Amino acid sequence: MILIGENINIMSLTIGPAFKERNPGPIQELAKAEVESGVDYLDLNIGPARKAGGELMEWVVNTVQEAESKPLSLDTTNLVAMEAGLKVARSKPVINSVSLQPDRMEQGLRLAKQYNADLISLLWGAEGMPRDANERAMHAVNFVYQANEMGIPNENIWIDPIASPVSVEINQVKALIEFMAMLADIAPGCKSVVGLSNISNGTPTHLRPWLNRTYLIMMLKHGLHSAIVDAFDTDLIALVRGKKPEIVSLIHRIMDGEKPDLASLSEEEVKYAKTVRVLTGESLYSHSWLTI
Ligand code: THG
Repeated sequence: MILIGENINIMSLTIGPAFKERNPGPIQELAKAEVESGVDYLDLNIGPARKAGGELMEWVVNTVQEAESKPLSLDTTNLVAMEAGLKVARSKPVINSVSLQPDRMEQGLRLAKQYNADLISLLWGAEGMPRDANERAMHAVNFVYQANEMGIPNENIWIDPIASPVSVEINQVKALIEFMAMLADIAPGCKSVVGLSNISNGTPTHLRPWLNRTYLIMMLKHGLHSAIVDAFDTDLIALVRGKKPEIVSLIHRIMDGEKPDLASLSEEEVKYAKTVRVLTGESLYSHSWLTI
């Protein structure tokens, strides 16, 4: 699968100021470290960038490309900034993202067509967050239809059903898995992507990786194509790259209804087993889910 490193983002305490001061050092160091760690793409999240967003995105893309040659995911809602990034990107970039809000979708599709870029279809509609798997499916069909009308082929479209925090609404966590299982039938040839760390937003920092990794492996069961991830979660990368097949198999078997005897599992396996049960809604989420 394709891993997109999330770490170059405006919320980061080192990267935010580096963007502002146009200081290339920390950004280039981080880009190199992410690639060294094993990601395939680099997400460049400059936020809404209301002031001089075009100039900022152009500078960030050029800065990263001086240090690294991996393809980029241009992460902003500012379409002027998006176009500035597309103009200077060397490898085929990903537009991150185009939502289904009527005033935004057409312009986003036009940019994807004009620059022959891949694009992430964020399934966020006129009424905001989709409520369930069916609403996600409706948005996906609608998006793909309109993109095809403009001559954009399915292989350029990466569908993002929007991961949301487990601590907020378990039904949304389940709906996304349900949608993943439907996607190949609804939008044949399209790719899929999620912002993985969203799932663990609001949970204690040291516990976040358990939720992130387990959810990722759960989505892989349904053919997930790519994810925006913390490039420095080395266990996550090991899992995805086939280094821990017994953990992947355990997670998939529990999804199929197997109830392993926890006493027979290793400490690490027990943590994954407990986390699957939280993410399927079988156990209730609390900050102490791993110890009870
Ligand atoms: N879908 C798409 N794009 C996205 C998201 C998505 N882009 C933004 C986001 N969601 C994915 N990227 C991040 C980046 C950082 C974090 C979460 C998601 C994060 N950061 C830590 C924090 O805030 O506590 C640490 C910040 C730092 O120092 O880097 O959680 O869903 N298409």
